[in-house]
Amino acid sequence: MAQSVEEQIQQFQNGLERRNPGETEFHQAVAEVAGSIIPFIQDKPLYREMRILERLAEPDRIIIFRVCWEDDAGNTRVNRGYRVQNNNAIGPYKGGLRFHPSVTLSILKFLAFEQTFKNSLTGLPMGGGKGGSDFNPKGKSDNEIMRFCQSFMTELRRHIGPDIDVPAGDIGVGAREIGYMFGQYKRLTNEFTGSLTGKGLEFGGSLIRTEATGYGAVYMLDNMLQAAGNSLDGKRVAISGSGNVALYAAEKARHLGGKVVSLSDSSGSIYDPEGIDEEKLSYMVDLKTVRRGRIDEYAKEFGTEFYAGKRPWHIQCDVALPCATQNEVSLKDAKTLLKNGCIAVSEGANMPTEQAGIDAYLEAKILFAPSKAANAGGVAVSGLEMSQNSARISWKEEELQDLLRNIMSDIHERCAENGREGDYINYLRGANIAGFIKVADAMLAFGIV
Ligand code: NDP
Ligand code: 2IT
Repeated sequence: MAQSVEEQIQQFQNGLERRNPGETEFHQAVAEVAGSIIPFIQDKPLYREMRILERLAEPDRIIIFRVCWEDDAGNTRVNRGYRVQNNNAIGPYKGGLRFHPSVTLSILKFLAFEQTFKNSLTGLPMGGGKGGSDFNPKGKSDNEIMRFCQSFMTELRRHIGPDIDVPAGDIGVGAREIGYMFGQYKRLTNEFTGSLTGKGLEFGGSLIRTEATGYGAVYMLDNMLQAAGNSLDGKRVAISGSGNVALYAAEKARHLGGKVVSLSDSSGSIYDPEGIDEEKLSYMVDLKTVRRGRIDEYAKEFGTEFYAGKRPWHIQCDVALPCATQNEVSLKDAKTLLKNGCIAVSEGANMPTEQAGIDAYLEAKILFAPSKAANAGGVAVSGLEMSQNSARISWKEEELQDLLRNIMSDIHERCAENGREGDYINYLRGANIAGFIKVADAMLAFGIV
């Protein structure tokens, strides 16, 4: 007897878990995609026979290496470096580097898998990859960061290049780290090429790359609200995180009429019911990007609430933007958001909502933009940085702003077209299917490789 779709999903997932034991984040990311793709390919035998989904869930290549460096006290330190090159069917591997003590192979495999679909959704020619290290940048001096980045790049450079694999930033990797890594790449190869994105403007970086992920997540939110006949105007916006993505999501949400009432870091959340205005946001940008301080300083400075050790999801809000890290919205948090009347969630972080939380959003039929669509603005502008580097030109800010807005609106359209379920748009299903088709068709063209 033929297997039901549910049985096929279960069998696929059992095989994945058997082949990748203990890699829970990777299992989670693949299961979320399989739940959309296996039903979609039921009447598409070529995709099934050619095992496209199975191949997508087996990275092309994984590189793991030792990173030795010397701290300021002269001690020898040892970390582990990784690059997961998931799939290059539609372009060179592309994706960020994460430096955080929680980094494991499972986390980087989930991120590289997601990146493959995300990059496809942008419409630009980029494959999917991700890398990083369990190195903890917190509390390290600039010199220690520099020595770590140089040692990391000494190995990584063998595996990357402008037409091979182009890394960028992610958690713990910003302009400072990219600068050190690019400097070392250039020194070792004697080549000035676009081998990394997120570079400084003086050496080939693109305008608006810093802002692009946060802005893009808000454009996606705005596009969903508008398609539903609503707008951001006057909405209370809860944001988690206070890093690269969160700070620029806050800026754009405010520009489009929203009132940002929270931000957070790993020590807790601040709640500012009056809204984080321009002046308070510049204080936060300085606190987080220049002084690298903790978020309770904001609460002390402006006399607002600080919830130690808590995420912001209990705060009353109309829309939510999780912009910190994976699995930061549990089922309980998702239910609290829904109970408080939250009507839309746009994921700036990668896989921030647990699967059961996503199921709760979809059941309640709120507007939900999954990370691979919502945060694609960052890698999209990275793709534009690659184009500018190849052509040895720099585009003007207005051109890039228009390109980002258009790319996000195209992503919204692609997800809506593939995710329509009667009156409701299931953007999760839409993103998975739209991202899948382009990569799958390229893989079919190559035959069995
Ligand atoms: P940053 O390092 O700039 O900021 C991360 C923020 O999240 C900080 O406020 C940090 O707090 C908080 N955070 C990180 N890990 C945890 C944790 N385990 N628990 C609680 N809080 C945590 O990173 P980005 O802003 O670049 O990245 C944020 C998210 O967005 C990630 O999921 C990333 O993958 C995703 N993303 C980033 C893109 C980019 O262009 N940078 C593009 C697309 C997605 P603290 O400082 O206390 O650690
Ligand atoms: O998750 C992501 O999309 C990123 N960290 C950005 C990747 C990139 O290559 O700009």
